[in-house]
Parts: sequence; structure tokens; C-alpha cells
Amino acid sequence: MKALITGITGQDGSYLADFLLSRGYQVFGMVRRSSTETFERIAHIKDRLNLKQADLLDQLSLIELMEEVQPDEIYNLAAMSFVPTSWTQPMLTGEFTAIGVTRMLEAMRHVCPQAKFYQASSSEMFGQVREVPQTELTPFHPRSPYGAAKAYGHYITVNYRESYNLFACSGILFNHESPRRGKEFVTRKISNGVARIKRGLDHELRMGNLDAKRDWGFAGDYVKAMWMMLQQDHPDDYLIATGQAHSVRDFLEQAFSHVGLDWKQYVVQDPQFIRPAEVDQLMGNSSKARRVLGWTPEVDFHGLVTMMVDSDLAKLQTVKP
Ligand code: NAP
Ligand code: G4F
Repeated sequence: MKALITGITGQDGSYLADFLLSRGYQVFGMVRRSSTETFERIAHIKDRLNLKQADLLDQLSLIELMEEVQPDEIYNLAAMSFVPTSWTQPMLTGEFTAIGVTRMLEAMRHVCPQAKFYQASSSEMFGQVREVPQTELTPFHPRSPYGAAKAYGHYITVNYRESYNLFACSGILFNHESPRRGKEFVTRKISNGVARIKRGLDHELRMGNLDAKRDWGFAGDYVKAMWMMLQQDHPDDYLIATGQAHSVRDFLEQAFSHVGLDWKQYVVQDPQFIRPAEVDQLMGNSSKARRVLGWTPEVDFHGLVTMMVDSDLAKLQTVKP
């Protein structure tokens, strides 16, 4: 089986590549041209991957990529994924995160319509939530250009499934984290900040809204759900979440106490990290995925926090203040 992953250099792409290689797949990764390589997350498997250059902004590059690879499964994970940047670069966010999905679907429709397609949709689409917990049927109310772009990507995937009978699935994934998470996202910012304070490299951690609540899971568990969706007889959309919500304050408390520190002595609230519009709380009901796919998360909140803090502590072991 041949799988094509866009966004293979990102957090999810790297875990998905690990998972598919372990199942015997031939894994092709789409990477965009850069003056410096961003292959840190896939360095351990790079020799086993087939990396190909293309870009979500360039339709012809996607068509030629699919002609060359002839994939059985396509995982569209590439996107501008950091919510605050979507306010400062809303056009580019729309090009990557929204129209990029249509370019991928068009390439697949013309070149390999028999392939199976996974779209990385997001709980950010729920935004100002209409009900708690959210399900596949909860209406969307995005609160950022990123959320709006993801809502477009979700609906165009559903539309191509219904219009052209493609095997196209949309996974509505809630926040998922890991030691490979980018350091600008709140969980890794905290785990890295705690490790730096513990090692004497920093003395404070500047944060935004501590009241926001998220349903945080482990990325390694979530990429399995992506694969499971494409193994079904019929394409459909699934919500993937743990069903537990915690505040940013809870994350801080657990992360600092894991290394024997009191978070209140180090955290400073800084208005520069407050967003123009906030998503106050997200919590998902993934009973459809659990029932139909047999998916279940294995890492809980405490396990996730300690895994991330321990990993950052280990990375800084030899760094001197
Ligand atoms: P990530 O770590 O930020 O990775 C994003 C990937 O997209 C990187 O490989 C990046 O490549 C690539 N990319 C961006 N623009 C591109 C372009 N124009 N052409 C080609 N590649 C491009 O994100 P992630 O956390 O792994 O998330 C994966 C996907 O799931 C994203 O679509 C995200 O929006 C979505 N999602 C994530 C979560 C979550 O909690 N992690 C939840 C729901 C949905 P470079 O290395 O070159 O920058
Ligand atoms: O970690 P975050 O930046 O993630 P956010 O905005 O929830 O988005 C992530 O999850 C989405 C799924 O729901 C993905 F689609 C998306 O691609 C991305 O992976 O922020 C989480 C919360 C926010 O409410 C934010 O206001 O943490 C709050 N927060 C408080 N202080 C902070 C900070 N966020 C960041 N990044 N940095 C802070 O200092």
C-alpha cells in the first residue's frame, strides 16, 4: 500500500509516518521547497521515506505528485495551523488551509479518483460552541480566520464526496499534543518553559488567557484514528476527542507540580498573547468513532503533561544556564 502524506514534517505527519511504516506501507511525504530543511521530526525515519517536493499553493505540482506516486491513501495534513498567525496572515491562511484542500481534491479527482482521502479538520470549527460536548452534528461557529478556513476545507471534502463519489473523509480532531508539538502552541510552550525554569535557564513564563479550556489528547493516539477512517467500507466524518476538558491553568498546575514548583511564582500574564476572539471551551463526544472505528485514546491528561515535561527536561539535560 502506498500512502501520500502532506505536512509530513509537522507533528501529526511524523507520527502518522511512524504508524504507517510500522504497518508496512510505502510512505511518500510532500515537502515544500525551503532554503533550510525542516526535517527534525522525521530525522529518525528519513531513510525509509520517499520525500517529494510540491506545494499546496501550486495546483500543477500536486497533479504531478499524484501522477508520480499513484497513492492508495492520501492524508492532507498540511496547513497553516497556528491560530494567532491566521489573524496576521488571513489571506495566506485561506490559500493553504482552505483552497489548498480543493487543490488536493481536484488533483485526486483527475489523477487517482480511486484513492482514499483524509482531510485534517479541526475542533476550531466549533469556535463559540453551541453545545457541550460537541458532536459531528454540532453547528460550526468559527472564531478565527483559521477556523473559518478549516470549515471550508471540511465542507469541500464533504461536497467532493457527494458530488464525485470520492472516498473522502473528514476527521474533526480536537487538540492533540506531544513532545513533537511546535513550541508556540500552549502545551509545548508550558512544558518547554517549565523545563527551562527547572534547569535555571529562565525565570518566568509569559502567558495569555489561562481560563480557556481544551480537550487535549496525545497525537500518537489521534493519527491511528485517521488511518482507521480510511479502512472503513464507506467514507464518513468522525469527531476524535478524549471527552475531558482542562483549562490552561490546570495544565500549568500539573506541569509545574511535576517538577516540584508552584506555577503562581513563575507565570506572568501578558496581553500580547490574548487573541482578538477566543474559543473559550472545547470538549468532544467521540462516541461515533469509538463505536464504528473501535478507536479509543490510550494517553490521559496526566500522562500527556508528564510525557511532555519529561521530554523537554531530557532535551535540556546538558544545557548550562
Ligand atoms: P504542524 O505541526 O503545524 O504541521 C503543519 C505541516 O504543514 C508542516 O509539515 C508544514 O510544512 C506543512 N505546510 C504548511 N503549509 C504548506 C504548504 N503551503 N505546502 C506544503 N506543506 C505545507 O501541524 P500539526 O499539529 O501536525 O497538524 C496537522 C494538521 O491537522 C493541520 O492541518 C492542522 O491544522 C490540523 N489539526 C491539528 C490539530 C492539533 O491539535 N494538532 C487539531 C485539529 C486539526 P513545513 O515544515 O514546511 O512548515
Ligand atoms: O495551543 P493553542 O495555540 O491551540 P488552539 O488555538 O486551540 O489551536 C490548536 O488546536 C486546534 C484544534 O482545536 C487546531 F486545529 C490548531 O491547528 C491548533 O493545533 O491554544 C490553546 C489555548 C487558546 O485558548 C489560547 O488562547 O491556549 C490559550 N493560551 C493561553 N496562553 C495560549 C497562551 N496559547 C498560546 N499558543 N500561547 C500562550 O501563551
